[in-house]
Amino acid sequence: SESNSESRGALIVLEGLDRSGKTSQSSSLLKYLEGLGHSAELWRFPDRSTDVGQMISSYLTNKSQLDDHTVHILFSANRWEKRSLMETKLKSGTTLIVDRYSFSGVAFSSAKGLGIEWCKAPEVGLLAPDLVLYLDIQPEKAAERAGYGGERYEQLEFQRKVAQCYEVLCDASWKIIDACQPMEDIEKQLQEIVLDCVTICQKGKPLSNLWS
Ligand code: FDM
Repeated sequence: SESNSESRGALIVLEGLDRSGKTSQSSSLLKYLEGLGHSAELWRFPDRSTDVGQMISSYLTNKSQLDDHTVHILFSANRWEKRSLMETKLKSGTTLIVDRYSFSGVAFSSAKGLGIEWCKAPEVGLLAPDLVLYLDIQPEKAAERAGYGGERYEQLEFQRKVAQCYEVLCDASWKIIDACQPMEDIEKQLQEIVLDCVTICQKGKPLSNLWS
């Protein structure tokens, strides 16, 4: 009903393997929404600007070693420290385009062998996205792209496992986009889906929490 529903921004998450094009597509979506006069911001996880984010960053660049459980909880803490700002922004009408979220958290840690339920537990109570866009690419194809191989997880064998974990996590609400299409085609597809979602949230779709 319209009477008790508040207009708000949309929480839009992009997921996919390393080098699937999330970062380029996120920036392109931001420009698109801003061009239409929407208030929008681009966020990414891990957010390396915080203290927790710096611990994660030094781990990812192999400057420090951390136990798998420990780093999993740090990634989650890095989202929790942003939760209230996230809610404020959304309620003030700003749409957030988020490059990786809890699904990366669960997919990457469970690819290491941690139990999926254990991995999901610290994510419970974070804001649930209104839309998950999955940029689908074969691990082999991603590995051929420029810039691959710099960080800890950019190994073909590991990315294959991550892809399998994403498959387990994904549900019918996810929009799966073929990431091997020409960039402009991907942009067009994403724009259409995102605009729908933004419109629904403007009309007052309630916010909800993970994990559902
Ligand atoms: N990653 C990212 C995780 O393992 N867990 C998480 O919760 C998140 C958000 O960190 F390999 C992994 C995924 C990726 C690495 O991500 C850094 P970016 O997008 O390359 O910064």
